[in-house]
Amino acid sequence: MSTPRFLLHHGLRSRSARILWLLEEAGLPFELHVHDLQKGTHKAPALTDHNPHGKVPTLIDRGPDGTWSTVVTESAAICLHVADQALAAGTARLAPPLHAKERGAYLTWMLYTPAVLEPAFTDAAFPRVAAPPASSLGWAPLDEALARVESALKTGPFLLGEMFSAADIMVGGMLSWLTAWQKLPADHAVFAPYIAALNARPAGQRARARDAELLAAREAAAT
Ligand SMILES: N[C@@H](CCC(=O)N[C@@H](CS)C(=O)NCC(=O)O)C(=O)O
Repeated sequence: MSTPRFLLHHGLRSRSARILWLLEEAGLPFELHVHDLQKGTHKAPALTDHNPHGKVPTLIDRGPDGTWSTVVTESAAICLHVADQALAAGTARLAPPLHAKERGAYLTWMLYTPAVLEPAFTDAAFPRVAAPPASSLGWAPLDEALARVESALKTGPFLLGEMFSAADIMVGGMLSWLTAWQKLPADHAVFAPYIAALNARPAGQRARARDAELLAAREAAAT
């Protein structure tokens, strides 16, 4: 068997779960290097040689003919990269092509999670002692940010309408997380059906099943 195209440095129950789902959607061969975040295996050279922060997800792309060793860090950058590579390889359509008008909305929603939703969530979950001037923050408050996502989903079922894209992995993954953190009601009129539509995707189900197996194997090994 030839070497898989991608190697994902992965942590169980972490942000890299979205990238495992993305890779299942992309249809290009990949392998995992699973880290134990509790034991700190992600702070060893196997990962820090590629990502000085020692953070997951980190992706190595060996390229279409195996001659690259391109490193991509940051979940949104990984989504953009893999979606474009899958488009070029013809294995999946997870991004609108460069010339498509949907590209603007796609890029906006792709970056919205790390640039707005995650910082807004952090502000809401861990309030600051002194509030900085709102105009100095690069993101809207969480309720305002969520209202924008809600309005984008009016047409649905996905952020770009009928087309599922890698941006849904970033935004949808974050909404699931906010629901788990009880920052969103589980029966929200717009987000609950959106999350249900995302949860119904076979690639996401495969990714979650694989994560659950890896976790069970780790727990069995620890006993
Ligand atoms: N901005 C990064 C964040 C990555 C990140 O913080 N990952 C966490 C897991 S959810 C991690 O690796 N934590 C381990 C550590 O920092 O020691 C992304 O979106 O990919």
